[in-house]
Amino acid sequence: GPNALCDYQRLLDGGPAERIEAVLVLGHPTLSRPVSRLLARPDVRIVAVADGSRWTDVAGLARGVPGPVEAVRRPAGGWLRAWREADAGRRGVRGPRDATGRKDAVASAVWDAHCAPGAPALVIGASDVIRSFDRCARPADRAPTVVSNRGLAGIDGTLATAVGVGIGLGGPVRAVVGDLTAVHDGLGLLHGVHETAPDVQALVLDDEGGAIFSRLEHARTAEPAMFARWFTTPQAVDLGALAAAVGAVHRVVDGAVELARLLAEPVRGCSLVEVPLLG
Ligand SMILES: Cc1ncc(C[n+]2csc(CCOP(=O)(O)OP(=O)(O)O)c2C)c(N)n1
Ligand SMILES: [Mg+2]
Repeated sequence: GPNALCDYQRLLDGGPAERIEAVLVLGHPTLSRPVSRLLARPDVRIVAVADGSRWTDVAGLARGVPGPVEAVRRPAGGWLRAWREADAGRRGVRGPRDATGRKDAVASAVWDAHCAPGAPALVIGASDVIRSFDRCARPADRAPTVVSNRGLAGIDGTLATAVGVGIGLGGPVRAVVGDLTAVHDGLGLLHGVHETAPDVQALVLDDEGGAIFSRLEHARTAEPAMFARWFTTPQAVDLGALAAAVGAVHRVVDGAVELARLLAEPVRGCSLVEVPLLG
């Protein structure tokens, strides 16, 4: 909807965030550190809406209430306006042209393409990829069909999820995943001879390993060689060979123009599209 705050991660680290007195928690909003920090603020009243016995309570501060809830008092207009204006100031601002900035640019382009009527369903992989979409997705007249695995937030089974979504919806699917996520579940694109093979495209954002950890606490404490081996776990898998092994068409998309061309084409058959983010 039009009141969604896109750049909420940055907004929560200053500005109107200091005036927050209470938070109503719906679902499991712990994807980003600024939200977890907000939910741990002792000066803020945390009310979690629960439809069962479990609710999100990062710091043991929440009071649970049974859902659904109904707003009985509309916030004063100035409050909403202040947040919307702070957010609007950032719209269209792109990050630096490093791998994260490129990932955000891909997420933006994919999101915008999927807001169009008739677009394929979108499966979003864990780790940095879902966080790029979280930063870059914009409200539109029509919301795309998006599926993402949460819970343990595993990188396993993501391409199998895309295949399942394709079979379940009976239509094409684009899965946007990190490189480790893709190699973890590459064989998920295989199917038995008696099985339906839906139209699935795996768009692999390749930054040669688990990039997310370089921005988490581990990176500040672990010694570099140990950090690379145990956290980044770089891979140099030949994605073309992986695609060939599962009978997928392989393609490399380099740069915004090629990406726009890919996004304008229908998703047909099984394909693995590599998007190099480094260099
Ligand atoms: C099954 C499983 N194993 C390990 C992890 C821990 N883990 C979380 S994110 C991540 C790195 C994912 O790397 P990639 O898919 O390349 O995404 P990037 O952050 O680089 O964009 C790993 C290994 C996990 N979530 N699930
Ligand atoms: Mg990666």
